[in-house]
Amino acid sequence: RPEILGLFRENVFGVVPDTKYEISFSTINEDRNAINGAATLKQIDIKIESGGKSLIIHLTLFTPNGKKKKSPVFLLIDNRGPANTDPLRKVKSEFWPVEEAIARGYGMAVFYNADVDPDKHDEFKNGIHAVLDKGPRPDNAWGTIAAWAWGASRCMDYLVTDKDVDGSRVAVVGHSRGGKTALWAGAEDTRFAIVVSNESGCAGAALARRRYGETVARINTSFPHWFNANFKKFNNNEDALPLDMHMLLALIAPRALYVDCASEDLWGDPAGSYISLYKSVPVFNILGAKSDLPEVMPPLNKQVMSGKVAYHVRDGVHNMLLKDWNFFMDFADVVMK
Ligand code: GTR
Repeated sequence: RPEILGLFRENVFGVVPDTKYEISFSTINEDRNAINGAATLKQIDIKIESGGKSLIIHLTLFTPNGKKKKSPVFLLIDNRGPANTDPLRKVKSEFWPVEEAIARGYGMAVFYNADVDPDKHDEFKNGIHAVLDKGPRPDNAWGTIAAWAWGASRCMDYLVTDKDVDGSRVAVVGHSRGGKTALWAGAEDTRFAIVVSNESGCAGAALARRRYGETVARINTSFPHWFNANFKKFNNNEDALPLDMHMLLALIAPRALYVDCASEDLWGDPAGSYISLYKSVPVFNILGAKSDLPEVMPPLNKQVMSGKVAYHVRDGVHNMLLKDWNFFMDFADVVMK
């Protein structure tokens, strides 16, 4: 595991600097009567301070009321902006279906990735890079996806302290670039009990060597800031990679892993993501999370679950919808309730 993790740090996502920092949590709003009394809402400022600089990650958390036990929670890495995650629930979005999750006994947490690092190529002058980076950046220095994943871990630092949350049952969820980030967060931080990768595609669940949909060269050209400088060496040169993405999925074992895709999202490579998941299964088996995932992917809108891994392809376009969330919760009902 350390060797494979090291390969991904070195060649894809980058290494987090070992700069010392302080972390503190302030609850800026608490409503124990949210969603008509069904839930408690907390809004927490997670402050990171280092060398006179600071940054705040705004975490929103809903937990179900009236339960004897602490709740399992889904933490969404939101790459679409706060419009999808209204804490007042005036605007409801299937991207973060809080009411439905609360009704099923799950808490829902979210942070906006741009709080940690803006999603633009700014030479790493802003966000957490401006707080923690020291001196010139080596070719393996962390990129923006690694920064967002690090942010998910700082949210986890808070969640394990919340008396309404069961810190041993937190799932990290992400869509698309957020899905790549969820996988990397779960690889780096074994406190996440489930990792959900929704349509993560290139440098997510999809195998790089298939060169299907988005390729390494394409993603490095459009989004150079997502990865470290070393990853650019593999543009049009996937065979030189000392890894492929099934090894990233294997880093989640023996914890639980959900991969899903959408039928019209060919860029996200549903078939390549399934092969990748299938090829990660031997590691789940070695580590005692027995799975006999079939070699052939399931039909449209049908979920396959085996041991600690699960997969589906939803009909339609690139998005994360209630249909997807219902499948995630069906899986969580089995692996972490
Ligand atoms: C695309 C990008 C994909 C995916 C997607 C998204 O433009 O090329 O890798 O991350 O954005 O995040 O919606």
